[in-house]
Amino acid sequence: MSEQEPSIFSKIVSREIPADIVLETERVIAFRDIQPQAPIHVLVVPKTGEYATVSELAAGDPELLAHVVGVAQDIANELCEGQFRLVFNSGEKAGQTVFHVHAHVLGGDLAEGSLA
Ligand code: DGP
Repeated sequence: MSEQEPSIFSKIVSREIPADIVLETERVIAFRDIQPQAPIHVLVVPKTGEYATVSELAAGDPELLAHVVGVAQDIANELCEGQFRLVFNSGEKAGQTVFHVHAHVLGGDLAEGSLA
């Protein structure tokens, strides 16, 4: 991805554009989604922009994927009683709009929600 324009999420990582950051580690940044789909909606984004999808991340750096999941749990522990839905959109037809891998952490009371 190095020869491409930095993604919008890389610009958040580098603080070129602002975001409501809830947690940051050496390898990921987590911030609130600008268009929330649930009472709690946080994106967990690897700082590296080299992986577009979760499958590329799983193949290229499984430890980083495990770290993304661990950070999602930490966020849920803080914000929504440790209970959450984890979503990775993979591909345009699945609704992916930003091709810099990211996990959607969705929480709040989703048991009767429409986000099946
Ligand atoms: P996806 O559809 O899976 O690619 O999700 C991209 C999400 O990113 C979407 O829910 C909206 C969010 N998003 C896009 N641009 C920005 C931004 O500049 N700031 C924040 N906080 N979220 C953004």
